[in-house]
Amino acid sequence: MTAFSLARRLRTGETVYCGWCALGSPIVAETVAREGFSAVNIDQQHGLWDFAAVVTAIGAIYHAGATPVVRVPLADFAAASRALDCGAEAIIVPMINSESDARTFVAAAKYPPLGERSWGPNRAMALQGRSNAVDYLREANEGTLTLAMIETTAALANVDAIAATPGIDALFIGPYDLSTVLSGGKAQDVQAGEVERAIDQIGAAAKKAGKIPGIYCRDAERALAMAKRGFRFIAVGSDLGFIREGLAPHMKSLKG
Ligand code: 3PY
Ligand code: MG
Repeated sequence: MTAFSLARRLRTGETVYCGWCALGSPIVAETVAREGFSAVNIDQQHGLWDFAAVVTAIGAIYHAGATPVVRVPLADFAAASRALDCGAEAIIVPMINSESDARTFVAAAKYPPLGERSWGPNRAMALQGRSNAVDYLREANEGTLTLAMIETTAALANVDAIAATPGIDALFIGPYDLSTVLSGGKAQDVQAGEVERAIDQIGAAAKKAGKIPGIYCRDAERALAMAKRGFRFIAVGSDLGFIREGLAPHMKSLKG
């Protein structure tokens, strides 16, 4: 595994698919990485992760040849800094609603002069096989990624200012929260017209600001469609979904 490879690939224009793990199991996260995703997200917002499992999973994903990504809990900017110290190379923060939220995220995740990240990447340096602290310090701001989630009406209104915030590397769309809010709490339809229009608006804002456009997709079919629409960091499915979908044909056969 090469240090900071996800940032390098995305910054040079590649499209990357990311596995998604909520079950709180490092072995499941490692398995998702070994099946071929080049990045795997540990979802601390809605997932079942405790901190010790996050630390183990980051190492397991890295050693399986994929980049560890962490989505931190809502409004927990300290968790962003801590996950980077543990070796995560991209951080997703939910519900970034304003330029001020975006600045707080950057402060936690980027070293000076861009932000105020506190020094202590002990596990990150060990995973990368580094002993020279200044090398890590010099490369980390470019090598790690900040993904600001756009998934509320406030975020939609402020999307250009969020995208333009120095140190925000990517906009990452949460289509299910967008559907929830744009339907007035009535639907989970990520293909409803108003959600699709919001998706295009956010993609265009990222493009205009020179930032990486990202989105969560329920399955590979939707992920490929989003890649065609210009999205480049594309999260796919979930570990629970992969297990259930893998089991479904077996159970169908067994039940006749
Ligand atoms: C959303 O769709 O709201 C998400 O946060 C995706 O994980
Ligand atoms: Mg969400």
